[in-house]
Amino acid sequence: MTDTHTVLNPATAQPVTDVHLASVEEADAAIERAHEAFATWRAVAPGERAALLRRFAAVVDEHIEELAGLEVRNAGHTWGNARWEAGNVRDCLNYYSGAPERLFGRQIPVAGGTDVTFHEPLGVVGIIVPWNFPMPIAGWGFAPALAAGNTVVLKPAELTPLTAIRLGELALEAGLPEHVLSVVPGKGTVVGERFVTHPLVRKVCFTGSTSVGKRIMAGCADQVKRVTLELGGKSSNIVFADADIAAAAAAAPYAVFDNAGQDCCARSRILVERSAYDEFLSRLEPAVTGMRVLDPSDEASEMGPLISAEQQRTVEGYLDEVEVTIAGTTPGGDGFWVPPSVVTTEDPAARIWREEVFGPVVAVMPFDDEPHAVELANDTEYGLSGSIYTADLGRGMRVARAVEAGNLSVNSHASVRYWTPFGGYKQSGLGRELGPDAPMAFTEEKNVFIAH
Ligand code: TXE
Repeated sequence: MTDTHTVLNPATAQPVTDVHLASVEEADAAIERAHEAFATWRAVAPGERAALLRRFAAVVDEHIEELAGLEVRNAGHTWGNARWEAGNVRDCLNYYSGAPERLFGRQIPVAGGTDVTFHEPLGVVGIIVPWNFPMPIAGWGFAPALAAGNTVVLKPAELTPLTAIRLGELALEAGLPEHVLSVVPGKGTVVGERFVTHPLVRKVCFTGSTSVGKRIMAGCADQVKRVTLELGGKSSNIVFADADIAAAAAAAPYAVFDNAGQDCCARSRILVERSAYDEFLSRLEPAVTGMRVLDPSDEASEMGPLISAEQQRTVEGYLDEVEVTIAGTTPGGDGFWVPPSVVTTEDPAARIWREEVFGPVVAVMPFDDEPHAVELANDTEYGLSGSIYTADLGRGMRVARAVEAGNLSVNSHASVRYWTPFGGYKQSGLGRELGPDAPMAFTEEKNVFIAH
């Protein structure tokens, strides 16, 4: 009997299609074929590898609408977000297509001879992707890994396999050799764990929950396997009284309710300087209640459903414990809907203030001065992202340097730009993705000394 998963449309809870879940034997076969393909792929001339990645980018570009449409149905993403996500895969492929011809080593002055370094690919890289951003997170892994000469086995989340499967087909259409990028849909505990335990997988890139990330890191230790972790977050949006409060309040909902709050970078805590607190809340209210929470198949939708009934129950569990100060709307029906919700608190021990809710819920707290804001922002085990709104750019930079997180933005609510490194401090992760150095993270640096 084959194991299958019925993919649902989270906006309606209706089935979209059934997807086969790979067994351990099928995962092993994919890994072994990827290992065989590595010998060929690493030997492809750098200029040719670059051209193939550019061709892959062009094919993705020709399919933006199709890929975005799949994500609207499979992940409940809005059309605007889904188009951006497909475009982000194209952009990453184009950006990293520059890498094969620029994987420079060094010539190092030494005594007694000549010394040179090389960046050599690792082999098979296993990428484990969550359901919240199925396309970009896949692309952040496979684009630099392939550029550096590795082959990739990619496991999408059980709930959202459709765009990954399509991207695998498009890679072949673009002319990438077979088994250079293999998509292996399956369970985390079957296919994901096999990536961790199979000795031919030389690096695991995992994005997902902190608890599973810790387990993967422990599993990788057994073979000293390279591992990158992008985990949870509880990021702060710090609003100083000198900021453009209207602009900060208008941006705040997008900083947390985008993708219905299912975003590791969600600014799910808003810290507002006390003298601007009331004004900020009164401006936040219309921004939240006015959000168009609609079935994402409607182009006007600004926020869609949660991914699953389970995620909906988890988020509702948090909301049951608190008094909601501002609530938006939902279209209702059978989908997994939760309205955008704002909670005010002055209790830094509150669960809603400390835990990653991964839903459209934000907690707002007043602060007294700059050191107090930094203390509150750093009082968390996480450290992924954050925003600072202020008219004083000196203060913006000072606070950005003081917050223990990997990605800070001043007067902006966005964290991800493929040109810049992305990753977490503390329990938000290990290693960095994206940015100019990403291909290097998929290589070993070899040193060769020649005596003369
Ligand atoms: O994540 P999992 P889930 C958080 C968020 C969410 C919670 C649960 O709070 O509510 O995690 O989500 C694969 N070995 N985030 O259960 O289980 C799994 O198949 C190897 C935050 O979906 O971590 C999927 O492909 N792989 C996060 C991927 O890991 C395993 C994004 C993520 O699944 C595995 C997602 C195992 N033992 C969830 N178990 C963020 N901050 O971005 C599961 N997987």
